[in-house]
Amino acid sequence: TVDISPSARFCIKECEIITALYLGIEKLKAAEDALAPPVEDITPRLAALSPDHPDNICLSSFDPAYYASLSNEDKAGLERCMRSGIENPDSSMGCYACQPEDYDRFKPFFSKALAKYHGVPEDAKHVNDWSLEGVEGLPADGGLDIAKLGLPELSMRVRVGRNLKAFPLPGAMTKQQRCDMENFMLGAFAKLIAMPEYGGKYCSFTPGHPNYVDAAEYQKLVDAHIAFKDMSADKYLLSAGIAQDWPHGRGVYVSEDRGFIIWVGEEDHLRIMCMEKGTVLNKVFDRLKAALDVVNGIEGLEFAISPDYGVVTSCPTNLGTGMRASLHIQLPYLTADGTDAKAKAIATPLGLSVRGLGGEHTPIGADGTVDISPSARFCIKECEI
Ligand code: DAR
Repeated sequence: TVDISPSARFCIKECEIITALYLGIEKLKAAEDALAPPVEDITPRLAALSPDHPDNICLSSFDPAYYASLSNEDKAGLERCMRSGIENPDSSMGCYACQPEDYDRFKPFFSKALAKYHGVPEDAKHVNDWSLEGVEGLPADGGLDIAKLGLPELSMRVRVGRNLKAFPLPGAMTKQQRCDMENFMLGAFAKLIAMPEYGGKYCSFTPGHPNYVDAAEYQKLVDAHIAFKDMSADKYLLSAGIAQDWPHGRGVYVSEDRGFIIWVGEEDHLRIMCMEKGTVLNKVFDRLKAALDVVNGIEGLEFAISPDYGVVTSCPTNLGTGMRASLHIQLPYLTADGTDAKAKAIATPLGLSVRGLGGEHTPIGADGTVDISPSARFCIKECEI
C-alpha cells in the first residue's frame, strides 16, 4: 500500500488539488489492473461439473453470459462466493456471500439460487416482523405453550445469525479482521454484563486475549453445548474461507443462567441465541428479541441488512431472518427403527427439519430424541417461524 498525493501546493487551487488526486488515482488503478493476472474463466470448469451435480444450486444458478458481462474484479468476487460449491460439488446450496453487499452486488446469480432453495420468485423481497399480533394459527391468549399439547418441559432454542456491516463476512476476513471484529464486540458484551437479565461473561478462544479460556475450560464449554467447535472439519466452510484462522477471533458470550449465548466468529460474525428447558416458546423468542434490541442499540454497531433480502447471512439458506427456532422432542415410536426417516416423512411436508441433537449433520438421540425446527428462513417473518 502506498500514499499517493498531488505534489503541488502553490499557485494551484484547492479544488484543483483534490481533482488532481482523483484523476491521478484513476490512471494508477488502470495501470495496476492492466498488470493484474487474468481471472481464470470458470465457465469451462462449471460446464464440466454441472451435469453430474444437478442438485448443486450454486452450479445450476451460474449463467455464463452474466459472468462474461462482469468486470475482472466482479468475476473474482462471484467466484469467491461460489468457491465452496465448485470445490465441493456435493453441496446443496454451495455458495456463501463474502461481503455484506454481495447479495445485491451479484443479484442475477443469488436471486436464482435463493429462488431454487427457498421456493420463492426470483424477485422475492423479504420482510422482517417479530410481532405475534394477528399471526395465523396463534392461540387466542398469544401463548405458544406446548404444555397445552400434553408435552412436558423440552429444550427450546431460538437463534439468529447476524453480521456487522463494518466488516467483510467470515468467508473473506483476514485473521486481523476476525480479531478486530471480536474486540469490537467487547463493548456490546460490557453492556450485556451490566444488565441483570443478560449478565454473564465473554470467553475468548483467541490466544493471548484478555478473556482467553484455556483448553480445559473451552472443552467444558463445548461439552455443555455452549461453545462451538473448530469448523475446519466442515469442508464446505473451509472452502468458503469461513473456517480459516481458527481459533483467532472466535469466542462465546454466555449469561449467568446459560440461557443467553452469543457465538463470535462461527459461520456468521454472530450467532445470538436464547434457550431454556420449558414449555412456553414465547419466553425464548421474546428474550432473544429484547437482547437483539440491546446489541443493535450499541453505538457504532450496525447489522448488515439488505433492502430486498433482510438480514444478511453468510449462507443464503439463512438469509432474511437468520432464524432457526427448535426444540428437542422424544419420538420413540417414530424413531423405533433407529433412524429419523419416519419423523422426516411427517415433518418435511409440514415445512419442518429433523436434525440430530448436535444440530446439522449429527445423529438423533439414543432415546429417540430429535431436533425439530421450521426449515424456512427467507420470505417468512420471525413471528411466523
Ligand atoms: N453444506 C453447505 C451448506 C448448507 C446449509 N448449512 C449451513 N449454512 N450451515 C451446502 O451448501 O451444502
